[in-house]
Amino acid sequence: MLVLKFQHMKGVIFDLDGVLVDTAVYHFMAWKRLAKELNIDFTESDNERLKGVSRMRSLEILLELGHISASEEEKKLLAEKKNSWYMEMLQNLTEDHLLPGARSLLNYLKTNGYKIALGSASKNARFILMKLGIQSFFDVIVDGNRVVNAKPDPEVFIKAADDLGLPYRQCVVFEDSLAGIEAAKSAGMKVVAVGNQDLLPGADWYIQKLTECLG
Ligand code: B16
Ligand code: MG
Repeated sequence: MLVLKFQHMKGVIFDLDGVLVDTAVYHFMAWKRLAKELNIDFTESDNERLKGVSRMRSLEILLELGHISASEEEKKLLAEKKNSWYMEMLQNLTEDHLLPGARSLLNYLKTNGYKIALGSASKNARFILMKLGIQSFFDVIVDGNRVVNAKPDPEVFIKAADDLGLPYRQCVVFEDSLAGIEAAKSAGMKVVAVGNQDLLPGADWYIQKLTECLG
């Protein structure tokens, strides 16, 4: 049981997209729609580069793929357009969209006295937690509205640990992106990577699904 390895830990910090819920598919659909409007060829493998990355940086990557330059004002409008399509899809989120094992793990951690935080790049994180019905598990929420420096900068996880009042070495982070793993390691935290070791080097432990934590 992976959770038994957390004995010396006091806090658990979760990334959101790709760890607790698969909103990546909605991000992809919205970026794809924008790409189509701009005549940019945008594939699922291109979309991998946007995971864990901020909305504005994601747009810049998309524009780079299409060799399109845009002013700051144009970029703001394009990002808003993509976000409005993404938010339309988020309206359909329900508790059923939680990834397997997420609720049981949150329950286990809460019952066993761990502090729980969210450390996400998303500015929609609070809304997503509310739709998933899990916001009450979180002692602290640090989202894209609260950070200046995006992952791989450790700011999001440092803020989460500081708000929890815990030393960094007593925090474990769940992440599905390379930038997030780098961010957590440079904060001096333990990391559980959700995904493949080949694609996500540098974590302390690897799982494919959260169900493995209690299994
Ligand atoms: P938003 P995470 C990240 O969430 C997503 O992985 C990334 O694809 C997205 O661009 C970013 O949030 C910003 O999201 O447009 O909703 O502010 O993995 O850090 O939970
Ligand atoms: Mg993620």
